[in-house]
Amino acid sequence: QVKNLEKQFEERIARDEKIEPKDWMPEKYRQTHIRQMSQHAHSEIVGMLPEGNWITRAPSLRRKVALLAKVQDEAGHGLYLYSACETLGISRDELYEQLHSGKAKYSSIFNYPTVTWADMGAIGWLVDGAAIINQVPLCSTSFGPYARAMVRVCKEESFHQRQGYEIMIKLANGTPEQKDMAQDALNRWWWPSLMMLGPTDAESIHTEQSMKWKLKRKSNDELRQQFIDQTVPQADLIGLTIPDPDLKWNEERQSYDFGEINWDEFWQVVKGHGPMNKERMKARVGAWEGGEWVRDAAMAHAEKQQERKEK
Ligand code: FAQ
Repeated sequence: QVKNLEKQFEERIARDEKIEPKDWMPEKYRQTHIRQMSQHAHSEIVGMLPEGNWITRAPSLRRKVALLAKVQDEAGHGLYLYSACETLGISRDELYEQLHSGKAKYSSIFNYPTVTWADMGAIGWLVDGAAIINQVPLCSTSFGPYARAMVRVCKEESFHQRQGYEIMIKLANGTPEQKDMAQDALNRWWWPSLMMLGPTDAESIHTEQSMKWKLKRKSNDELRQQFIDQTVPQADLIGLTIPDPDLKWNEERQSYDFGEINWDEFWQVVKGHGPMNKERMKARVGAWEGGEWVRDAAMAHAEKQQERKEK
């Protein structure tokens, strides 16, 4: 009977039908989705921290409003994705526990420090730029709640990317010091942004199965190439230099060739040894523990209300 269900499931995937939470699905499909969607949700939540660092120091009211809105959007994306993940039968508390105990991963990119205002430009331009390229194909992923969540998330990410690029345009056209600051941010964020799209296809353990299930619609290397091809002309346009001496247009492939990525650094960061891993986890766990009294008070209040209703 399971064989039959599996066959029907495969046929639905082949027909590009969406799989919904109450539909039958192989256990591995469920687990893989919980893994990827929760990693994605955690990334949005931890991803608020590097930018949160600059909200109080934004250079103008207009910049502050935009940054505040962006960080709030990220909270929204995280909560939205946690809810989508919960439809697969895992609780929010379990998901948090996995993040706080270090069992679940979040994106490597958020383990780098934000040292100048230009980093807000570089994150919007490069990190959100890479996130959009990764997430647009996810709008047609096979699991319904994930695909639908991605539509809204991608729209908001587009705004984030533009606000980041606009910061870079302004700085690149500003004083020599401002232009240097923009170039320095690009130098520091370029390679981690390429790593963000995941290990090479040869090293990626999940890609093959995830492509079969149409969870992933494009491979890590395909997305990375797309990101590079899209971003290099944007750097040229504002007179900034991509920090890769091997970057070169390849006429035959109609794409850019690029230099070797430091995969050692990537795996070090993924394993918890990046420049800011400890601080990020400390901030998350601290926020969870610091909020305990609010959760307790909310529960006590709800119980009291319930008791009153029952009387
Ligand atoms: N960081 O076999 P693969 C955002 C892990 S949202 C850490 O290739 P897969 C918004 C991977 O989990 C950014 N770990 O894995 C924003 C696996 O380990 P596991 C997050 C990574 O899943 C912007 C192992 O390596 N976006 O930025 C990373 O097929 C600005 C082998 O890798 C998403 O999560 C990494 N970079 O492909 C917020 C999108 N890459 O789980 C604030 C959805 C790989 O077996 C500011 N996720 N690993 O222990 C995906 O598309 C995929 O999960 C990939 C990885 C492409 C990330």
